[in-house]
Amino acid sequence: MTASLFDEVPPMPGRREELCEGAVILRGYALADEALILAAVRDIAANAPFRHLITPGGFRMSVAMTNCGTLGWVSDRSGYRYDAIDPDSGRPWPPMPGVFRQLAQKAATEARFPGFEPDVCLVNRYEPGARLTLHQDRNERGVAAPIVSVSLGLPAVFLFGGLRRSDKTQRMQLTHGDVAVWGGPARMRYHGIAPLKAGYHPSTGANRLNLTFRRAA
Ligand code: MD3
Ligand code: FE
Repeated sequence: MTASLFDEVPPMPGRREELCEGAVILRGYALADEALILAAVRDIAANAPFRHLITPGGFRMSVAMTNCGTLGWVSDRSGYRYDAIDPDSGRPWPPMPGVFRQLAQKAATEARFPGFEPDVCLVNRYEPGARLTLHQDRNERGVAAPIVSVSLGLPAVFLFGGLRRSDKTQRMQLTHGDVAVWGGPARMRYHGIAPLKAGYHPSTGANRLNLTFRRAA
């Protein structure tokens, strides 16, 4: 077994890491709300179960997804879009819990994006091997608003690229409780998640969860 640098040096909770203009990681920022967030995710998934969406190219995504809020991100053979209706149930997505909205707003304010009013929370669930290839988040009407992300459970290697797909990527770890804010000039940068390494986390078991808060409308 090979110990990686990441295993030896876990990020310190409370630490603020400015990656570039507009991008900041607030280490451990969600830890105080962990129990409430996990209970809310269970509730959301009971009403809008996690599912593996199909990409426009016909591939099944390895990450399982659901949403809460007035809109949800969906993908199928016809493309990517935000929709008020969960296509699996024909019903609206579950409402965004107050604890989600407050955490996202507080984190955005810390990163100098006050007044963030997310209308979407996309919830991603990673099993071992699940990954998100390098992409831009460009389906939101309001790219002036930041995206706030919350990571829970197993650690992941996050890939942070530039404004072109071919730009070189930085690798960094996102761990349990980390909150990151991506706005301004960082908002349209390419990013992804490397295949999740198998493991066990007391809060999420064999999985990683990621919540992204967006302003889509
Ligand atoms: C940098 N999710 O759902 S969160 C996604 O961990 C997504 O599940 C990843 O990328 C995950 O679209 C990464 C960190 C993140 C989110 C949005 C960004 C980084 C970003 C938007 C612009 C730049
Ligand atoms: Fe993304």
